This record gives sequence, C-alpha cells and structure tokens, in this order.
Amino acid sequence: MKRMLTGLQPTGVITLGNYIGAIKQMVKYQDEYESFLFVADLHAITVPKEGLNLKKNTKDLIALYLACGIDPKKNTIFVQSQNEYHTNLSWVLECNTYFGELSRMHQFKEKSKGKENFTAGLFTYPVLMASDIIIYDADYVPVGVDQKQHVEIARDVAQRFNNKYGDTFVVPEPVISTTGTKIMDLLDPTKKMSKSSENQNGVIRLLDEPEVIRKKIMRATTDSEMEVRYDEENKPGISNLINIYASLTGKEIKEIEEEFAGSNYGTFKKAVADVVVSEIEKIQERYNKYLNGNEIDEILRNGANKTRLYAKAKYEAVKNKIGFYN
Ligand code: ATP
Ligand code: LTN
Repeated sequence: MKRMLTGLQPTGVITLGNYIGAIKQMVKYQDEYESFLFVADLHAITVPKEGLNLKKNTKDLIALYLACGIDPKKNTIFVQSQNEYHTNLSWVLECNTYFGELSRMHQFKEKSKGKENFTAGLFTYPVLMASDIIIYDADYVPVGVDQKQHVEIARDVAQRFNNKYGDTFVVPEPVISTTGTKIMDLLDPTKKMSKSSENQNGVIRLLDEPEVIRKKIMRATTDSEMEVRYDEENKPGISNLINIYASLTGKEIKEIEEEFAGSNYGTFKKAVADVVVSEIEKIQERYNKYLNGNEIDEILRNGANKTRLYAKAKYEAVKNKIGFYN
C-alpha cells in the first residue's frame, strides 16, 4: 500500500485554506493509502512568535484533525518533536543540500524579506521537512501549492542521497488538489490566506462563529464588475470565492459560472457563506467532543511509539550507509 504523509504547524487555529489545501485531501485519501499526519511543532519555532502556546495549539490541532474527519484508526497521528530521529536525519540531509538551493526557496525569501534577524532554522526549514517525509518513505505528500517547492527539494535530496550511498529513500511526490490549491485572503486576494495573518478579517478560521464567517465573506474584496466569472488575474476576489465554493461543493468552475449567471455578487457571496458555514458547523460540533474527551493523549502515545520505531530503523540504515561508527 502506498504511503501518504503531511503536517501542519501549530501556529494558531487552522484556516479554511489549510482545510482545503491539506486536511480535506488527507480525509479523501485515507482509505486508499497508509496515512501519516503530524503536528509540525519544530517548524513552528523557525519564526519567533510571541505568546505561541505550543501545547494548547497542538492539542487543538489534533482535535481539529479528528473533527475534520481524519480517522485515528486509518491514520498514524503524531507530534514531530516527540520523534528525535527527524532532527537527527535532518543534519545528515543538510550535509547533502546546497546553500544555493535553500536560498532559492520562495518561502524563505518571503519570510526573511526586510528582516535583519531571521533564524538559521528558517533557512534550513525545507531540509527538516524533507527529513519528515523521507524518513517514512512517504510516496505522496498532499500540500497546498505554497509548499510544492519544499516537496521538490525533498525529492532532490532523496535522489542525491540514493545516488551517493545507494538506494535508501523513496522519492516522494507532491499531491496538489486541482481546485482551491491556494485559498487567498478575503480582503487582499493577492495574498495567501494564512493562520498568522495580521488582519483576521481576511481569514476564515475553523473555529470562527458562523455569524463572523458570514460577515467576513459578505465583506470580501471583489471588483467593480457584476459578473461571477473565473479570472484570477483581473478578478482575484471572485475567483477565490469560486475556488472556495468549488472545493466545498465538488462542483466544476464552469458549472458554478452557469449557476450564478445573472446573479449579483451579494447572492453569490451568500451562497458561498452558506456552504462554508454548513461545513464548518459540523466540524465545530465534533471538535468540542474530541477536545473534552480523553482520546487524544492515547492517539498521540500510539503515534509516537509507532513512528519512533519506523524512523529509528531508517536512521540506523542511513548511519550504516554513511559509515558512522556503530
Ligand atoms: P503560517 O501562517 O503559520 O505560515 P499557514 O496558514 O501558511 O501557516 P501551514 O501550517 O504552513 O499554514 O500549512 C499547512 C498546510 O496548509 C500546508 O500544506 C499548506 O500548503 C496548506 N495551506 C496553507 N495555507 C493555504 C491556503 N491559503 N490555501 C491552500 N492551502 C494552504
Ligand atoms: N512546511 C509545512 C509543514 C510541514 C510538512 C512537512 C508538510 C512540515 N513538514 C512534511 C508536509 C510534509 C507547512 O508549512 N505547511
């Protein structure tokens, strides 16, 4: 059975973008693949954030994974920092990754831009991510399009290691959903909807009150035309809402344009708000149940035990190939 793996950072309540870009895909494929889903807490400290409550965010994120339909019987769920083999392997991979490669990463360029002090961890972030993936021989990695470049570097590093030391790692492939690959900020649709965005009015969080979600969508930036038509370049706001609607209803873009031909933006926005609220309300009910129950600790204990065994075996194999003293 092919293996699928992805992680999200516990940097705040997850957004509709995270849900559509990453979690919904894991739910969709959990019957088809052996699935690994983790909390990328080591990545969450690459950009210092004041008041970041990692423990709380981690538990909340797991409760949200479960509430979104991730089945703990079909997925191995774990916390990255509970498995030290990821960072052990990451060092070895760093010694097989080029400075130039890491300098070209869009995320690094964006997050370091204009800053005098950014961490070395922000720079080597993609190497730890490669380690997260290849230590489990993951075949597929569902991510939003913003992370595609990082999965590509994981491929390059895996191939490079295999060429140098002999077949060791499976070369992973990114899996990007065709609709809604990148959900944009509602107020600034040229920017990705992001958990850590400063203006929360442009971001839908999975734990926002339904009324708040409706308001955010009704106030989303659009254009001065009247036509519900997909055109990312000239109509980024409407195109973003079409993407959201398409990902949640499973409808094609063409079908949506036909459905709303002749409707004004207000009618379309209301329809988008209805589908978003209906999906999120169901998630919120289940979230509260999981957060107040005691399943999570056990799920994480099992996840840590299982993944440490896998990861240790791979790391030992790597050490042998390199020729470290054993
Ligand atoms: P931060 O703001 O802290 O950087 P983030 O919201 O960008 O966080 P991550 O934890 O970095 O979220 O990403 C988790 C997953 O969600 C990744 O696979 C990423 O590609 C996906 N993702 C994040 N934002 C979006 C978005 N706006 N649209 C689609 N997918 C997204
Ligand atoms: N960088 C990713 C989180 C992440 C990840 C991974 C995703 C860390 N390690 C391995 C897929 C596979 C992000 O910001 N979403």
